[in-house]
Amino acid sequence: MAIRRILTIDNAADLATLKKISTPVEAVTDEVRALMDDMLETMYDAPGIGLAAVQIGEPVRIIVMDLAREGEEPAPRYFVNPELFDPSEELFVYEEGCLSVPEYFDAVERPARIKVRYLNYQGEPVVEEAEGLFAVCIQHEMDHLEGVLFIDHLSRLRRDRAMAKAKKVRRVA
Ligand code: K1U
Ligand code: ZN
Repeated sequence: MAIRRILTIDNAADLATLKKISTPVEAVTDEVRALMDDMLETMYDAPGIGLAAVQIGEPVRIIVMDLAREGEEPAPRYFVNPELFDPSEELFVYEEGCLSVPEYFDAVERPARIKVRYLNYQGEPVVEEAEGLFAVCIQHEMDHLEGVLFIDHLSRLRRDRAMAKAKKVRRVA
């Protein structure tokens, strides 16, 4: 397992990669599982609660997530070729963050509940309903697979603020 560099929007080459549409995974092989292991380790190190493969420079349709709270047992989850369907009409607003948009948080409105179909770590098909933080996080990560960042849901002014913050963070680091 390895901790990989997370791409950030202040770097033009990174941003170009983050804008790519990720390609489907053909089969859940040991190579794919090794990538998922790296993603999880990178996410825990950041730290974050979710990560899409494109955020470490691999534009393939894989997401990892762990929504366990501090003090709880780790609960890693792996989503290969995820698809969302049946969104609720009810909406939910959450103050989102993104490891590729350092130190910027802002409110995004999304469906409160949604269903997700995917292959798990073993390559088995799973369907489940997401709500609460799970619904927020899976929709945020699915956006990454389409080359969309959470700041793309915001006004131009707020997007510019996020970019300015990312550039400032980079200068200080
Ligand atoms: O996609 C990403 O960049 C990861 C992102 C996931 C996410 C967070 C909040 C709403 C939607 C999606 C993060 O993990 S940002 C960091 C974060 O939220 C966090 C970090 C440590 C502890 C708790 C939360
Ligand atoms: Zn993100």
